Amino acid sequence: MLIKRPTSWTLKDNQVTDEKIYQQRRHLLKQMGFIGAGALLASHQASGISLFGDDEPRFQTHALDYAEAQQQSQILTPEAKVIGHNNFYEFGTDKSDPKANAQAFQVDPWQLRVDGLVETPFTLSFDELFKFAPLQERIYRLRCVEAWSMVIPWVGFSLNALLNKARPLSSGKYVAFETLYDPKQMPGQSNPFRGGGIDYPYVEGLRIDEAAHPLSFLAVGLYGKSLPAQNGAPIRLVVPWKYGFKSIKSIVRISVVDKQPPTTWNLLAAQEYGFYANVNPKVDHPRWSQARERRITTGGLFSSNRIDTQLFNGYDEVASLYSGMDLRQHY
Ligand SMILES: Nc1nc2c(c(=O)[nH]1)N[C@H]1C(S)=C(S)[C@@H](COP(=O)(O)O)O[C@H]1N2
Ligand SMILES: [Mo]
Repeated sequence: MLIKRPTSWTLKDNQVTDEKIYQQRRHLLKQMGFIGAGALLASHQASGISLFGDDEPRFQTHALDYAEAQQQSQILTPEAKVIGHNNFYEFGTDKSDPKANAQAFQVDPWQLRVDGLVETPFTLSFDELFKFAPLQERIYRLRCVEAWSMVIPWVGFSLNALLNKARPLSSGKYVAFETLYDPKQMPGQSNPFRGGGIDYPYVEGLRIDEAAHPLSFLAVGLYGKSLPAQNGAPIRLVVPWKYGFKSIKSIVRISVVDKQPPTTWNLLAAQEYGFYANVNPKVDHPRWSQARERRITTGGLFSSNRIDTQLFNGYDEVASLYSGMDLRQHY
């Protein structure tokens, strides 16, 4: 059995969650390991199938987290809000649209193609997404450019694990990502009013050293279950030090490229959304301040706390990626 060892930046569960959720999770984590793809095969839809189970435990897990040490009072955003308040314009632009419109989204079969300037291109099927690497839990803050934020327990593996398998060539300088294009399933892609004016497919990109940073994560689940469609099933990126729009959902292609790839929000409004999109309280959006954020938390459906936004969303370990760069110019 593979034991995922905690590293120096790992925090104990009870430092990051409120008491009730902590007890529930501790119970799950103690009693069960993550299970493999076996139990997921039954479903052809993205519907939150449990990734915990008692058959064939693959490995123990610790709640992995990087920077919660700085904010020990943080509380997980309740699952109902994580899966009910979403940005996924392919399914509509209101926060409640994705959940309402994505329930029939078919994610199996799926193909994730990894290609471009790599030695070993490959394709992962739906089942293979869950077996590609030992699944880890990562509790990350997600800070939307719209100034709301959540704390979400993701399940998945590091993007670097995937890149290592593909073996990028030295000519590869960036990584480009692409969401599924399927207007029959995604109403926003066929109707410009419902899709927010985006020219689909949704595309994103990272510099290759950003992509290789251990914080860059590919999520296949959240709250211990496979991803609900509205959160980007079956696999989505999570880059916690950047604004949420970088964390592209329902990915079908990851390509290593030599030039900075086009990115959806930059194409739509270049003066408002740059390529880097690092969370930065000192660089305001042209139409609103980024100094503070509304942390969506426990309590009623709309309850939230106003808190200060932190540079790199508090993930200081990425600062060296940008040494010597003017963060105002490269917003
Ligand atoms: N394909 C795609 N990916 C996307 C989006 C989208 O509209 N389409 N929205 C982004 C934005 S703006 C945010 S804040 C996050 C929201 O992720 P969540 O709904 O899981 O919280 O997804 C990002 N990924
Ligand atoms: Mo966002």
